Order: sequence, then C-alpha cells, then structure tokens
Amino acid sequence: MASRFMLCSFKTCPWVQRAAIVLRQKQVPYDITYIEQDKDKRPDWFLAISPHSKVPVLQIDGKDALFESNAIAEYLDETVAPRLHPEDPIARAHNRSWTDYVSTFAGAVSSTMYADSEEELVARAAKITGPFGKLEDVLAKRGNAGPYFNGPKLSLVDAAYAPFLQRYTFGDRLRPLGIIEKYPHLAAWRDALLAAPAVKASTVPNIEAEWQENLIVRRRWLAKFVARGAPGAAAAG
Ligand SMILES: N[C@@H](CCC(=O)N[C@@H](CS)C(=O)NCC(=O)O)C(=O)O
Repeated sequence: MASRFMLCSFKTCPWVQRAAIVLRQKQVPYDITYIEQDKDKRPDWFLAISPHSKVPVLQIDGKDALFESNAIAEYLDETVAPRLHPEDPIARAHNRSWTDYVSTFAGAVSSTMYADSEEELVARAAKITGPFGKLEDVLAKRGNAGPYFNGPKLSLVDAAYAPFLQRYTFGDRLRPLGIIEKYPHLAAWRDALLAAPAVKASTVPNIEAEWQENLIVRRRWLAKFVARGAPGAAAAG
C-alpha cells in the first residue's frame, strides 16, 4: 500500500520546497501542514518530531518522521519510483557532491536577500559570484544539452537548487542585481527550473507575494522595493 505523506512547513521555506519538488516530480499525493515561524508558536507535536525545530519534517503514515531536506529527498528517491538519481554510481556521487554544495549556494543567495542595508546587500551580492561561477562551470562542462542538470530528466540536484534560484529571481525583480546575466548556463538552467511543472506546483500559489511579505515582516532592506497593491505585490498572510 502507498505511504501517506505529510510535509510540515512554513509558507515560504525553500528547504521544504526541495522536498515538495521531489514529491511533485514523482506525482506522489501529500498533505502539507503550515506552522507558524515564530519560535514561541511552534506546536508541541512539531517539536516532538523535529529535533532541531526546523522544517521540513516528512511524516510517513502518521508514524515515522524524517527531518533534513536532503535525507527526505534521498529517502523518497529510494522508495518511490521513478528514480530521479542517475543509475551510474559515479554520476550519482557527482550529483550528491553538488547537492551538498547547495548549502553554500543557498547561504550566498539568502544572506543577500536578507541584507539590512544597501551597503550590506551590495557586499553580499558580490559574494554570490563565487557559487554562481562554480555552478556555471559544472553546467558548461556537463556534456549534455540540458535543460536540467543531467539532461532531459529532472534530478535531485535540480530539486535542491530550484528554490534558491527562484529566491534570487524574486530579489532580482525587486532590485536588479545584474549577476545571473553573466552566467549564461546558470541563467538557462534557472529558466528551465522555474518553468518545470514540479517546481511550479511545489509552493503556495502566491509564493512571490508571500516571500515579499516575509521581507516586510523581517524588516529587510529589500522590503522597501515591494510595491503594495501592485499586481503580484505582497499579500498579507
Ligand atoms: N538543513 C536544513 C535547513 C532547514 C531550515 O533551515 N529550515 C528553516 C526554514 S526555511 C527553519 O526551519 N528555521 C527555523 C529555525 O531556524 O528556527 C534542511 O535542509 O532541511
């Protein structure tokens, strides 16, 4: 019998989105429970299943609970067809090396978006070029025509990077950063990922507005560019 999956999330969490992309790509039905981000408001049932009090947690059949998005993605790939990892062990290890690198990539993007001043944003954005350059190199040398990391089939590497390329794009739309344009393979990969059905279905429908709202709530510098009331502008909630 198919397992019953429940993902526990905050509305805009990119790490939950990574697990949701894997579930969507495998066409696995799942429930999603949103909890409040405020540390004092996280429910006891969640604290009992999330050792470091972070999302995502994937609950399976109301019993077992897994945490850490990479462990969740790997578990889903081992247990639910179709396999998103490559069959070849070297290619698979290579994919895992790049999924490990996503935390460095994510840190560079997120710290830029959450800068508290223009100077901080400019200084942090300058550091995005390191991880962007590394991804550009591997994409340029990967020996396939894409559109995804391994070619035509979406993989766990794609699921890992898509949420952060999407956050970069949201920030870039608020205050153009002019960075990704210098990395054509990365830009093309970003475009393919943001158009992928599994990525589009992996978040709340108004993710960009929710993400903008998060900037406002956290009083980040980029929030000043959010045009309230404009199409696609931040919605409360
Ligand atoms: N390494 C973790 C990162 C998860 C993570 O940082 N989640 C954030 C939300 S996007 C969180 O739960 N933060 C709560 C906190 O730090 O208290 C994973 O891949 O699952």
